[in-house]
Amino acid sequence: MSAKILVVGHRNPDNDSISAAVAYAHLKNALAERDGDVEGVEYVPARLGPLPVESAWILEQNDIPEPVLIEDVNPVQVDGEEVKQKVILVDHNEIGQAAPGIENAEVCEIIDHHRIADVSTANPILFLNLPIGSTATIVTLQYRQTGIELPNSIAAVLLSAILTDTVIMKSPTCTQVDIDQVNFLADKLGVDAVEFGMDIFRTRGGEATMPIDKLVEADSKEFKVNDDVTVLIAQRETVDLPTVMDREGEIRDHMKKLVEDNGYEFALLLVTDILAEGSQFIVEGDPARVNRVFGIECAEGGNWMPGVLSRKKQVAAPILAS
Ligand SMILES: [Mn+2]
Repeated sequence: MSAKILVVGHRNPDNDSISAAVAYAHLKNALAERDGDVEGVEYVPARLGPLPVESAWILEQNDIPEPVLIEDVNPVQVDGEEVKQKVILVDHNEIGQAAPGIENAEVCEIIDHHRIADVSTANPILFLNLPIGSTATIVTLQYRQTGIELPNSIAAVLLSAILTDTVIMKSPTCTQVDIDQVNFLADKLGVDAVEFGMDIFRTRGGEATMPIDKLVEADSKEFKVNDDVTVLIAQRETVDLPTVMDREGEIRDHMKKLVEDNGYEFALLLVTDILAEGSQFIVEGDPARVNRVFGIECAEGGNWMPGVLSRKKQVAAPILAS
């Protein structure tokens, strides 16, 4: 019987955790084959929760099976004996984010891009952690370093994950290393990286049909300007601004109701176009404060605010200081 080593990302997996598990398991199997591994080890991609929609989509597009769903990594019974499970952690190194039972498993390797946390091991292991935009970037570098052939199917999965983790290279966590690997993978696949990333983000979408309360309120926060004034500032990040703005009437009706029900001075929705790097302001209630703070005249159709991406720094802070 060949020994199995699970390659697994964090709980509530995102596309980086899924893609890194798939691609790194493939790399390790190819390395074992090339280097004539005598023990017949098999690296098995695994996951700790449901597939994100974009992961399901990219795997299906490329005929790659879903990583196996596991609940824990507790020891298993083999021939009446308790045997520790062997695992490689990708995209995390924190017990709280790891599979239940991680303390009772043998962690063989860690490939990550987060802070160094609290998973510990009995023996020295390969622990590869870089302060860059995604684990998929590190896995891409590993393919290039080892010279293992990178199939286009795996390249597509890796590219999708670098682009989701770095929000199509716009996130402050994105580094030149990530951009270089995006260009390498996009060249290999013969695709435009930004277009490819938008296709990935659109699979999440559903913005044309999702319930209006979810569209407006999924990421909304109340702010107390003073003892008498509370406002609501919501944000929707999108790669498809026109589809969101097609629903402006519904959005405004829902925002009016939020203002009435909660006594806000105003509700402001920032529809942030992450590619165009700006936000459309939609305001209901009394717009006077927003008009004054931003030097605009709030209007039907919304107001385009170039460069406004951060609710906290660029919107809430000046409103709270008003
Ligand atoms: Mn990640």
